[in-house]
Amino acid sequence: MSSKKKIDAVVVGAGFGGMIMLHLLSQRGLQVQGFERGSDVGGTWYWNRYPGCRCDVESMEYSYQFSKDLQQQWDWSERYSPQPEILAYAGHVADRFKLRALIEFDQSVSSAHYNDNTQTWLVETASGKSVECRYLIMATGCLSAANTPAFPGLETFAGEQIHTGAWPQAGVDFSGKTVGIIGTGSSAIQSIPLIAEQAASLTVFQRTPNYSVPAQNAPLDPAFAANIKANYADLNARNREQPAAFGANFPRHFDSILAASPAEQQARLEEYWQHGGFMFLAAFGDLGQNLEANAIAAEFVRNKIRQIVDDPDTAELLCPQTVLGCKRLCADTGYYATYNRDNVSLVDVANEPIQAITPQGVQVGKQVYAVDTLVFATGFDAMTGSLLGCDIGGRHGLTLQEKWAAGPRTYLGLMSAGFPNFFMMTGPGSPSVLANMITGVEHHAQYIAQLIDWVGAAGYQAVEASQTAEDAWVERVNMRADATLYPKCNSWYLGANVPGKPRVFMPYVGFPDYVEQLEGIAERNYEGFAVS
Ligand code: N01
Repeated sequence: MSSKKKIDAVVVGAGFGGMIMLHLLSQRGLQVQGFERGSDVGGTWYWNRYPGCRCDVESMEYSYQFSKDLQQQWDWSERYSPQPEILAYAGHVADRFKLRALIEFDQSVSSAHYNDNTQTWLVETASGKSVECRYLIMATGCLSAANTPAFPGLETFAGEQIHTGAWPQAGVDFSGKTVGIIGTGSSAIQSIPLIAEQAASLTVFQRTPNYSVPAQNAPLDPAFAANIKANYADLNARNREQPAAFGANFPRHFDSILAASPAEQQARLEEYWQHGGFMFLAAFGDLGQNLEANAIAAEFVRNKIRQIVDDPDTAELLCPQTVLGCKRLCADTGYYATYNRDNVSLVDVANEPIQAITPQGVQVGKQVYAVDTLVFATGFDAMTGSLLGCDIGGRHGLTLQEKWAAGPRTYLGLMSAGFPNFFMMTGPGSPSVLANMITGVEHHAQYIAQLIDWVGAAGYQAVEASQTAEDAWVERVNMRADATLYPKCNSWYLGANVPGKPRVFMPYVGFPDYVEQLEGIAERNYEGFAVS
């Protein structure tokens, strides 16, 4: 494909978002091309192969809904699916719906520029391929641009360095190794217990402790799975009414923790701790809105840490003092107990930060911690990283980098004014990372496909967000975030983990409200979209 071809649509990324988008557009008879920088489908599940990687949404709620046969015929083995199983599912979907033929793998899209005259996009890859298309859909993921802090001396490290978000396909053998891991977010919390089991020693460099509740993972009960399969549509419908589009199978309480007696508070929190996972935050109705309410549940978790971790100083260092759930809550299997192992140590790098990476290891203050292998569990340039990593030029040459210099601005998290026929899947301003991602991408793919249908049926060439609608939407995203405790900490939701990134709360709070907004807009003839 060295000569330029002209097609209907390009979809960038072949994770769950890209795959459903390719499927829906090709079903409509559109000529569509997918580009994927990896060598296979799977997106986040292709790249994140670190030990212990698994989904924190339950398996029976984390799958596509568009095909009843697919849902009925696929079997999950655990309550929370491990990465290899989700990757196998992605591969199965690609084969079943013949998607691989639509995708060019090992192709990183480096630039995309809109031509005002032809009303088409010219998309180019790093290896020099180019294609001209009418619609460009970025399904590049919210957590796909791995973030490695620019520690001085990084390149001098003599051992092996690995980022959890770009794990070697062949795996990593930690046997007999002295290992260091930087970061204590979800990726670290999942991998630390397993690395510790294998390595000779593991040193964890922690800047900010995170709250983690037990996942209570277990083999999936076949009777439970069969019951859901018999009523899948019902579960899906009830999940779409949940704030994050999952969790309908376990009660969500709306009463205030402040109205409960201390004994009632502890009993309910204990019940939700034993149930495991994200639903801990649904034990009472005001944990995400009220600081006083939040503090009670936060202290409950700290007391659990103090009970689990033998050494009181280590336990205290692991106790977060931030707002519970403000950073994304983690779900673990044996994380805190891992610190009771003789071969695991915790180094606080909050007060005395990591100064440098030396050839031997990690330098904190004057001390160098020598390691053979250094794992960066340092997260991602979330939500905007993969979009701004590509040179995207809209109408009159305006680039996305210029337009978003003070933070991302979108209409519905789907389009940005000045960029006609350019769609983002789970872009900033949509529920994305605050909702079940697979439900989110499926909803977006259907909405984008229907919008493209509408544009075509009306005989238009181009559609884009109007500036007024976009400005109002940005206000709405902020207003909804401000009604919660989310803005009260330095999270990646706000871009706070990447030095110099504008501090803007990016996801939209509340999946049901979001869906209602989008449905209303479609009914009102795609209000807020301008066509030409
Ligand atoms: O990344 P993170 P992650 N010096 O950004 C630390 C999803 N996910 O890959 O908090 C020292 O949460 C940083 O410290 P601090 C999920 O949405 C899902 O773990 O900034 N430390 C932090 O501890 C999750 O939220 C699943 O002070 C530095 C860590 O690195 C998201 O991905 C599994 C540092 C980064 O934590 C990201 O999780 C895994 C520095 N200079 C991930 N810079 C599941 O489905 C950064 N850190 C279960």
